[in-house]
Amino acid sequence: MAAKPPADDPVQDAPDVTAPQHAAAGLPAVAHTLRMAQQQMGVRRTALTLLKVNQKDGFDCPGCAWPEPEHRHKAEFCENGAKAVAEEATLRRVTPDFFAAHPVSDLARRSGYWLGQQGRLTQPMYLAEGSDHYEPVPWERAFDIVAEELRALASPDEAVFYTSGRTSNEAAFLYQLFARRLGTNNLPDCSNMCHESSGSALTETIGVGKGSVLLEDLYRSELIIVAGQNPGTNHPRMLSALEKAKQQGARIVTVNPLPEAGMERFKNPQNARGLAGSGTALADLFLQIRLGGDQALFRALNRLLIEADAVDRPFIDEHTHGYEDFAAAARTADWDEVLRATGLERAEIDRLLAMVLEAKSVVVCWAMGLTQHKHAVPTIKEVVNFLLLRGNIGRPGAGVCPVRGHSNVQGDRTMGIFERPAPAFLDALEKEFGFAPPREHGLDVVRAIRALRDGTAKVFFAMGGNFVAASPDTGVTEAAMRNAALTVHVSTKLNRSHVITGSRALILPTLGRTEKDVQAGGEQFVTVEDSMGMVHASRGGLRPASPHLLSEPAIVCRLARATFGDDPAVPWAALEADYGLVRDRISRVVPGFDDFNTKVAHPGGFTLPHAPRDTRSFPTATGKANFTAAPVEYPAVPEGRLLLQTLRSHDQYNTTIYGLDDRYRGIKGGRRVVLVNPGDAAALGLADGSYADLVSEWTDGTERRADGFRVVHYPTTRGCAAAYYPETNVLVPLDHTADTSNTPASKSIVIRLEPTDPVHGS
Ligand SMILES: Nc1nc2c(c(=O)[nH]1)N[C@H]1C(S)=C(S)[C@@H](COP(=O)(O)OP(=O)(O)OC[C@H]3O[C@@H](n4cnc5c(=O)[nH]c(N)nc54)[C@H](O)[C@@H]3O)O[C@H]1N2
Ligand SMILES: Nc1nc2c(c(=O)[nH]1)N[C@H]1C(S)=C(S)[C@@H](COP(=O)(O)OP(=O)(O)OC[C@H]3O[C@@H](n4cnc5c(=O)[nH]c(N)nc54)[C@H](O)[C@@H]3O)O[C@H]1N2
Ligand SMILES: [Mo]
Repeated sequence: MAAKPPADDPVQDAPDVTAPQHAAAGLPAVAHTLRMAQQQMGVRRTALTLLKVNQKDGFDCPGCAWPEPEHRHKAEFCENGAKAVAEEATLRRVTPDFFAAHPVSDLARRSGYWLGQQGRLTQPMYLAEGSDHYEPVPWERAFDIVAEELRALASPDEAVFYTSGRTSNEAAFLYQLFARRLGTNNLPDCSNMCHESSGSALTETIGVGKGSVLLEDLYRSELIIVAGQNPGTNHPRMLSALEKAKQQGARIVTVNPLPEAGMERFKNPQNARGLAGSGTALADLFLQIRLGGDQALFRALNRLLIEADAVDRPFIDEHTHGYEDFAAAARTADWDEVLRATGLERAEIDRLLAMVLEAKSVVVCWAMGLTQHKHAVPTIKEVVNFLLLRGNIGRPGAGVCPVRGHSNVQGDRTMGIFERPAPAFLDALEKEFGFAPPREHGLDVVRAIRALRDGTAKVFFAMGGNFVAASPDTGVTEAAMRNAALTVHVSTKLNRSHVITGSRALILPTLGRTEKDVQAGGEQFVTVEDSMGMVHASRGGLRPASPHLLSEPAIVCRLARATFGDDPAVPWAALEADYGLVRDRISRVVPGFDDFNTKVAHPGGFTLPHAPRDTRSFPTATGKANFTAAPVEYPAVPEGRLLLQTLRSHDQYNTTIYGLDDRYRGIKGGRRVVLVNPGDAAALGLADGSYADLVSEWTDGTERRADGFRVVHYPTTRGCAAAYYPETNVLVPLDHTADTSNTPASKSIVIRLEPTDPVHGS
């Protein structure tokens, strides 16, 4: 968190550093998983719970959005999925006594790790104006507090409804319905900080803002390029898919400033060879690129492909638009600029070109390394140009593969969690429910922070997540939050957003994925959509963490009844009682969901239609796939400064910190580390083990500081540093966002390192 732990916080940050590893998973991962899970859940619950992860009769792993294979293993989860489950299924509890013992002012000084470790929230809690203690509040009173505040607003646009990506399809659909019934499109979500750049780029170029490959395509691909992604930590089950692809003859290329262990070698914990042997080498080529150099890299490849006349002419003629303009721009790509932007040598790019020329089918996978830059949208459009040139979309083994983060972030967007909904979606909503939804665009994450800061938004409501810690410019965001009249969080675990509050605040504790959900209509299940557009059911089996918890759908429906009273448009009580009725509504509003209840009854679920993938048709403005010719950009770094990326350690899930180790990178027992190339460190006079403050320099002359980081000499690209989020969010200027998508540019922050005294660091 931004706040460093107070001296009496038992969690002390004291990093111990050894050499980075060169392989991921294997036996240490299994041992680590079981130890962490048993600490939270005990032995019996660990066994019972983990065997239900991602099984056809079980719950969807709350870890990431990677799809489940058709033939599932008995243990279809990974180390980090198991940690996510353990974090939720923990036996630790936060009770009203806890809040009586800990004033909010004390909790605000604690680390995020400590807050999360306290366990599951058990009762609705209310922080009255001027009070320093949360107190228990009955559910009905809690809903009345929110409803009264909402009804008193001068305009519904003074309320903001945030969503994090774990929310089920049913809850998300009800939640957006509630916001629009109230009269606002202020539905920012974590996607705004995550894959929004992918959505923006793909919608414009191929007409669908989602990936176009299925698992089967990865297995059949001849070349898989993984750019700006660290699957060993963030999507460990993807490594099994890459291993299978590799065994079937694929080549794998990784493009990254860091040599990530998971992309080097994978020891599959699901077979003996992986557990005990040396595992499978994954990457055939590692291009150690500069931060933000990817657009230039793909532009250079595109130039070479065009010059070699190695393009798929029939595909281009039949299915695309804008080729000539693009080809003219690509032919002028400047080699000096390409080499400067990428930090690569020409020979390395030629090696990749040779692989591309030999491959009949190519998939490009990416994540935050591409989306969180100022020029993220043109970068991803350049990836699309690259695939279009050789017809690598809409045929087996080829396509775009943005790998999503949160387990249902893609589904939430499909359900209408979007501040800029398509008119067709609103038309369908209007037809189904008979009220006129608002048409003006709402606020995204960055704009919502500005609105709270400026007082034009007064109520902040969050369906999950940890907005204060996940958002950029921590100082600005915290002040914005404190400026609100009322902040409300529907949450499973305690986090920083509960203690940096508006004048009044509510914590509404909810069921997690792992738990049984029983409503008036009997036991319910929910549905989710994975990163490849597969929709399936998720059923929890555990007894809820507390008898006072309500499900997310129940919370929305009861809030709606408190707000609207008897609503002629929406039968909220009936929808709460039977989620099947919610799915009936979804089936009539959202394309691809017809017969939803029937289709989702099929074990394994169903795949949503995707026009480019299924029929090579592109629902864009031109009716074709669009080549685009944006100028090449890359971050400018003044002399003596470094470019900082903020990323995840192996022991965290976004703002949830599981532990203080980053095993693959050789970091133990601490998070305040900055990874610097030894050459840069020498030039700056920073020995390994010395301490420095990170100072970000923004173009308007303002500076932001994160103090006391241990300098780690690390094999990252020259000029490029790395440190963990969310500790470094304080350094990301609110206005430093991607063009078009407005995603915070958290992977390219200009910093200087100021040597300091190690005392600050612990
Ligand atoms: N265990 C675990 N799993 C998770 C999460 C978690 O926190 N923990 N978070 C979930 C979420 S919400 C998301 S969005 C995903 C995130 O998954 P990732 O995107 O893999 O997450 P990051 O840690 O941000 O890693 C970014 C990777 O891109 C590289 N990179 C950074 N900048 C550049 C660049 O300019 N160019 C290139 N080519 N590479 C670059 C970094 O070195 C790093 O390897 O993971 C999801 N899964
Ligand atoms: N500097 C920097 N900033 C970043 C990023 C980065 O790479 N660098 N990454 C960005 C990305 S990709 C993302 S997705 C965002 C993440 O932003 P968020 O999604 O807002 O953050 P999380 O840390 O995933 O949220 C964790 C909280 O969710 C709650 N929770 C967990 N499970 C459930 C559930 O089932 N229901 C409910 N209601 N609540 C639940 C718990 O209370 C927990 O404390 O952060 C973004 N911020
Ligand atoms: Mo994300």
